[in-house]
Amino acid sequence: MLLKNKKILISGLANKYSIAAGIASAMYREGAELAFTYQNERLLKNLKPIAESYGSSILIESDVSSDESINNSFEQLKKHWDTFDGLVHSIGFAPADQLEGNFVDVTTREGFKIAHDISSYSFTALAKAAKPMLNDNSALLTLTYLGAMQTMPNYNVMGLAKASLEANTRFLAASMGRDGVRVNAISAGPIKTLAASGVKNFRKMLSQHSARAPLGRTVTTEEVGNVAAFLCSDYASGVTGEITYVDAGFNTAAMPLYEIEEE
Ligand code: 0WD
Repeated sequence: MLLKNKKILISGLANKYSIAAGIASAMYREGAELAFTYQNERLLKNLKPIAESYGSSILIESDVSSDESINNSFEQLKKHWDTFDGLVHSIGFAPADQLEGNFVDVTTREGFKIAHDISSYSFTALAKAAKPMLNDNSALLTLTYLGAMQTMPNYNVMGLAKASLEANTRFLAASMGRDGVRVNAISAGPIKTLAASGVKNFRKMLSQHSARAPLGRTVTTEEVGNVAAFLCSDYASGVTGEITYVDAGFNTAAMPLYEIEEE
């Protein structure tokens, strides 16, 4: 069991399709004790039975757009855990009007601000709040996407926010490494979740992905969860500041194989 005796706090589990649900499942299987944060009351209803199935009744409200909410959530956590070993940041958001249309035309100052605040700064904010409670050999993990590195239709300002999140991962890794904290990101391939359905034509992205990816398919939340469990375990003790792709190899292939084969 990779995560025996590890206590891990998971954010961003909105429903059973969330990437955080695949991560929770793998971490529970690997022996971790889990706690969860949720954005608001509305999401608690979905989260409760899922958390229960992973042996957890530690459910804490935390809206990452508010420092007060974040601070309160760690006060709550202290009632259950004196210290802990890992934090999963599986949160992203941009207003819907930012995720549809031509980038230069649709992007606004406000949309840019919100996307960067919720999708990138929140990782720093959670790291800052967690720091006094983190044990030696603990690990922070976030979820990013290829839009940080390359363009694609409609992902728009989220690509910029993910680029910021990836730099954030490296700066947090440098900043916290001497305190025994590792910080990594998983760049996941497209998966049909609530957040993903906010990106226009997401279904087309899934089929394009399968056509070009070396494995000829998309990935599952379980596959992301398995890598997340590894990265938060002591088996990854030498890995920090890294962006690990779990995308069926998509980012390594410039062209779909069949286009050459058909000639
Ligand atoms: O294809 C995908 N699904 C990919 C997702 C590919 C690569 C990366 N990712 C990333 C996302 O950008 C995000 O960072 O993975 C992370 C998790 O996303 P998900 O599992 O795809 O989406 P979802 O199940 O919707 O969970 C994201 C959750 C929110 O759900 P909704 O859909 O209700 O916004 O992030 C949470 C919320 O639970 N969230 C917040 N939590 C606290 N405070 C906030 C907030 N202000 N805003 C959103």
